[in-house]
Amino acid sequence: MSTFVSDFMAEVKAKNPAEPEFHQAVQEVVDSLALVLERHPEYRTARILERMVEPERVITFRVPWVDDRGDIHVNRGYRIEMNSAIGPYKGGLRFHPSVTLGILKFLAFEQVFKNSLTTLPMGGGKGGSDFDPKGKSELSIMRFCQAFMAELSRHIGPNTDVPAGDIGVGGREIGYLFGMYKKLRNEFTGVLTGKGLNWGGSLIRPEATGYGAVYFAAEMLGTRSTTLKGKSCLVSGSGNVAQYTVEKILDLGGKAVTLSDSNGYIYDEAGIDREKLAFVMQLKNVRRGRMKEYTDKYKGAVYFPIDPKADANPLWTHKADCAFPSATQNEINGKDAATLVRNGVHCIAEGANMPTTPDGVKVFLDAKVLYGPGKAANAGGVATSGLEMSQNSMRLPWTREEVDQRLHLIMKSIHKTCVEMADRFGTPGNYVNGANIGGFLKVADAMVDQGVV
Ligand code: NDP
Ligand code: 2IT
Repeated sequence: MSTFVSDFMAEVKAKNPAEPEFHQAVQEVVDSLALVLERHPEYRTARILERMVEPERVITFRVPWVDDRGDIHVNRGYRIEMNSAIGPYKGGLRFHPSVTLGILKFLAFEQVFKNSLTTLPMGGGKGGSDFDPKGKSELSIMRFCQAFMAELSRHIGPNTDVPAGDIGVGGREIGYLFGMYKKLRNEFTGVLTGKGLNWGGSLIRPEATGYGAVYFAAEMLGTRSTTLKGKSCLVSGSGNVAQYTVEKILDLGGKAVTLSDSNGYIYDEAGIDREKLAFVMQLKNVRRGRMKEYTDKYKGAVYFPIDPKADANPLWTHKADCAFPSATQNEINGKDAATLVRNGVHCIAEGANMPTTPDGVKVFLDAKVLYGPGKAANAGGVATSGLEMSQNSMRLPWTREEVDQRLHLIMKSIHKTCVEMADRFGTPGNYVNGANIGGFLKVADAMVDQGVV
């Protein structure tokens, strides 16, 4: 089996050159699946893995737009339609200058497994652009979103492909994208999720990824008969996922002591309480400011710059019980992971997608700490997108309590699947194997049922 894995990876790398994040995401999954393929040779005969690493369709397009001074810019747009075996393609759009084809392919690949774990009928996709929204005027953002949708609208639809937000795409951008889709197609449909509440959005969707990551952490802690009450938590990022992670940590009696952006992080030993969190939400979502400003207002907190080229991230050096990486990929390396474990962090729930490098994952697994990988721990966001799609189809909204309860049940179910699959394949407590195997089996069986298409 080890030669199968190495031969398979050699081929993936040769066919998809210069896409290190995609290779990383595939390697992690294939390592877990070696156990399954040994017991189920029928998946090898059907070439399920070979088919799963090849996107069903990759769309790349030109996005020309005009800034406030009349200057013309050209960005590149993408949509990766990875797998539709169990439902329409579903996954977010990322607007960030670091976006490449390889990054979106890694995200689309992860999304296939994540969406399968949610229990809802959603295939996997991802898209975005190398457009940098930072510092752009409101009008520039709107024109860019309209230009992006002018092309994307040909490829998506409520039963085909349903995008949502991700880094750099929140409620504001979804509004502009939806408006343009509606104008071009003359249809009011649930073609995007994360919509505004009075035009088809779902209660709890903004909160869902962060809340879900904390619900998942609580489930993991429950396996060791403990809770979040009184636990101190390191949180990275300060966007959508990080903000609602802090909110749910507070709800469950824990204490978040850090938040970050791409320039630096704040450490607030007293804890980020509800008033401070409201300040962060206003700062990041309305004023679009930087985390440094937190220490201007709250003198007890300290700000530290982060050097992206350094070999370790100082945010992960603080003593704590739990960690919620919620910024971006590969933000915890082997050294950071070793520091976390040494300092007593024993529960890690990934709000971000693939925030831990393979070295870091190995450290967590070897230390036998509770480690919930992104495709399980952050699935609450897309799960609630699935609930938004259900409400759109029914043309009836659910209450906040109803959606939150469903989200909570889904996170418990994902946790149970991870635990059961890890047990069944002989690696108890290994949530990486549990998530990869649980996500895989449902999609693989659907692909077998549907023939070679
Ligand atoms: P936001 O755009 O709301 O926030 C992103 C945050 O991460 C910001 O604080 C940003 O800082 C920081 N960040 C982004 N890129 C980098 C980078 N290259 N280096 C350091 N910091 C960075 O995005 P979300 O909160 O929605 O997404 C955060 C993570 O969660 C991503 O990995 C995303 O894929 C994942 N995720 C999101 C879901 C959702 O529903 N939104 C669902 C599941 C996963 P700055 O302001 O400096 O850019
Ligand atoms: O990574 C993710 O799961 C998301 N960005 C959310 C996708 C969605 O369709 O809600």
